[in-house]
Amino acid sequence: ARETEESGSLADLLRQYGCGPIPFTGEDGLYERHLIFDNVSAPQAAGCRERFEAASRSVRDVLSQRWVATEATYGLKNPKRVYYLSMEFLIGRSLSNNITNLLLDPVVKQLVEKKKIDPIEFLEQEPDAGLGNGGLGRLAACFLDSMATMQLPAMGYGLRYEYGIFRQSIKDGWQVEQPDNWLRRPDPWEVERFSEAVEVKLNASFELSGGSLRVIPGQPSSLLGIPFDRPIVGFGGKTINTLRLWSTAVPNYFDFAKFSGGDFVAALAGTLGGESLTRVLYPDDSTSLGQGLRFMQEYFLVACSLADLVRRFRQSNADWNNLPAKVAIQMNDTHPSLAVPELMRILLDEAQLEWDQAWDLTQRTLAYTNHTLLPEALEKWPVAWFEILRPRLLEIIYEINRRFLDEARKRFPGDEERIVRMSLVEEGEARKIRMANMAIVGSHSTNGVAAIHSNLLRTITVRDLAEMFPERFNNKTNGVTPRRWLRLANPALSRIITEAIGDGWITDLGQLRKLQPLAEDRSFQEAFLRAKGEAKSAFADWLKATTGQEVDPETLFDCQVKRIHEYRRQLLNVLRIIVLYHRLRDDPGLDLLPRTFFFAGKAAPAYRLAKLIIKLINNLAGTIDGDPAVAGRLKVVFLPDYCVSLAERLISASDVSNQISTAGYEASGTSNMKFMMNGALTLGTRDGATIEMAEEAGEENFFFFGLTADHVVGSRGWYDPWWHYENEPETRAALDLIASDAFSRYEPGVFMPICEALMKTGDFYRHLADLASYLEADRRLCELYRNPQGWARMAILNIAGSGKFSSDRTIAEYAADIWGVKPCPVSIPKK
Ligand code: NBG
Repeated sequence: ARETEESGSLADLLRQYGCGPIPFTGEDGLYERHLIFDNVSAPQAAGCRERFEAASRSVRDVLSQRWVATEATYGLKNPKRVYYLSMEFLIGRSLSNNITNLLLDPVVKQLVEKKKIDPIEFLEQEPDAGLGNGGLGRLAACFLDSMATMQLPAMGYGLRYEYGIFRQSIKDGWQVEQPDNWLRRPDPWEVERFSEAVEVKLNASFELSGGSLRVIPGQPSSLLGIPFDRPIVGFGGKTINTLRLWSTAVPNYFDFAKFSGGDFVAALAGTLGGESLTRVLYPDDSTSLGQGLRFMQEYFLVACSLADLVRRFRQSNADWNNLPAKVAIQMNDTHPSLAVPELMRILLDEAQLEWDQAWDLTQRTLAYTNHTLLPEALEKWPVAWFEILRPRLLEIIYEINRRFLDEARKRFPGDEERIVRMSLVEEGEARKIRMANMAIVGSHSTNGVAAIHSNLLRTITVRDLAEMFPERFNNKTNGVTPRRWLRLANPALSRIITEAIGDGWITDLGQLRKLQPLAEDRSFQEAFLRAKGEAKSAFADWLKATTGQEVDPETLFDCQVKRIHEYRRQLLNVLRIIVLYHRLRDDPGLDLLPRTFFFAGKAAPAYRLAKLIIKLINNLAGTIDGDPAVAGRLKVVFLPDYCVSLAERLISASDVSNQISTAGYEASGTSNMKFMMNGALTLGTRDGATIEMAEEAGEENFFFFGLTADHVVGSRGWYDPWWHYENEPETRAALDLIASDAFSRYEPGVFMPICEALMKTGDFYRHLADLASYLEADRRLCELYRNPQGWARMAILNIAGSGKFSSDRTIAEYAADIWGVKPCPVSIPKK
């Protein structure tokens, strides 16, 4: 009775204020409500951005209760949980992905039609959440999708960078970096949870001075970590896990007076330095620059996440001995490997356990994934920084090392050289901690990300440690989520796959095998070619609409998209195109398959040669565009600002995937898998996971070329780029064109550093060794393309063989072999 009375009086009041009824139900009720009330503006006045926000909020409303129920279920059932610690999560856009995973597509389609919304314009409103550099961060995002889809009790922990990976634009052919202020407008997905803030104690303070962050040693301070949660929607919406990102804040009780000696305003502005810690993502994935701020970001992530998960563990577990039975922590590369001494610190100093017990629990709880063999990428942090920031961690590391080396000396008596190599401490002018060694010694599992990579890691990179702890080493070949990378990115192809074999493949990608017999089927071949044509046209239309750039979908689309790095050999691709261009110039009547070459990728801002490679690609594109002799037959396009949403559009539209790293250098690669499941054929070297892809689809359906990893190692003694220059006329012609400023007429000499890297300093990455065989593989591939049925057949066999490369398979292996976790389905409490 009271309720009716109250709602009656509210209705009266609303009438009095001239309000209409509050729309709340119906297909568009949620949306309408957000549109009016979130921004307090008339729906007719709403722009695209407001419509995007209202739609996202509506989708969030749909998942919110399930999200709460997911956490409640975990609290109640107390299962073993996985915590995935990563400095990077390259999420991309969430709206379309969440719509797909919640199976809301039909509802949204109706709404879009009813409200006359332009779907592209509206989806383009969402900035990419670019909290990562490349493969490592994207892998973490795919893993979250798989863990939620497989109903695993899992959580991601990362940092809430205000600025993600920089935006790349091209000016006069050069890369220009711009800040990515993706949070300028409120993000509709994140939920700030102030009440769960964590305090991190440091032995230093921070000060902003002259625009940079300064560390003041010896002045203990505290920082607050404020969690911002994002929903991770499993396919079908059964489980909604959480990605928790930490943001820094300075605690209120900070002693300004003591700190500033009187100048309140300056002190306040200065200490806001602490709040700058999570401001920006480091934009480099291939070198570990000695940046103190980065080191502190890493500690901040670890300290906040461990405090948070230990608090959760303690809520349902009285006995510390249960830690490894209830918690699995995966360290994504060495970036979060301070978890080793930090967990020890918690167990020793807070739980008051004995060393041996603490050490046993730490090792059984932690596991480490290695993502690269490049020596320049392996992290080593100066001992001095530990001393400044958190001296207690250093004490613990020294004690870990002392005990570890005692054991090692017992195992390998008299082999002091080995001991020096294995030590967690690198001696030298400035002593450093080897983070990879620490991660391996302090955990129960070390894995690489593809078979060849795990083998090289074990037998070369950290061989001594692998000999000491052979049982810790294992392989987990990477995968990608088929929800985003096939179902969402390629609606045309998804449709014909589902028509042919049903939709079980979405959560069980192995079912794509059922397509194998259809490779010979004329009508399925044609359906495939039509679907590919549709995706290519869609890409061409999008490109024209957003950039004005025109490409011809009738030409073969040949792609290389990834971070720019010498070992990835974008330069080898450039040499290939120059040779083709040279052939055409030489013989204008040549019957050359019309092609469009796409490049995309960012260069680390401090990596000068990589930036020069971008410049060369753009100048080559310009030269070819300006040459009437090749018009319509060759075109080179550098797509600026490569990001997740661009990858979704481009990969689905590609015919050819270039995976051409110097063998032994690409740990796994993951775009290679996305291309494969989208029916592109691979032109590549035997490296990373590409090797396993060919095992699945059959080598005869791959265009392999070049030195193997063994050859590359063996060639260190005798390789000479000049031999190729002297003996291969086309190689020579291509190099001469670059050196003679054929692509830099108005900037003479600009590409000299490239010629030097290829010739003078010995071509470390063996470009010239592989050019001739690359061209030969390329020739075979073009021949096949002229036969559409044969092409379709091979592409279908590739799709059929791509099932292994679902991140669901990868996660199932982590869950079984490393974590020992099981699904924990969400139960909805009965009303
Ligand atoms: C990258 C490798 C890739 C691999 C991804 C994901 C780093 C440090 N490594 O080959 O270069 O696919 O990690 O494992 O970013």
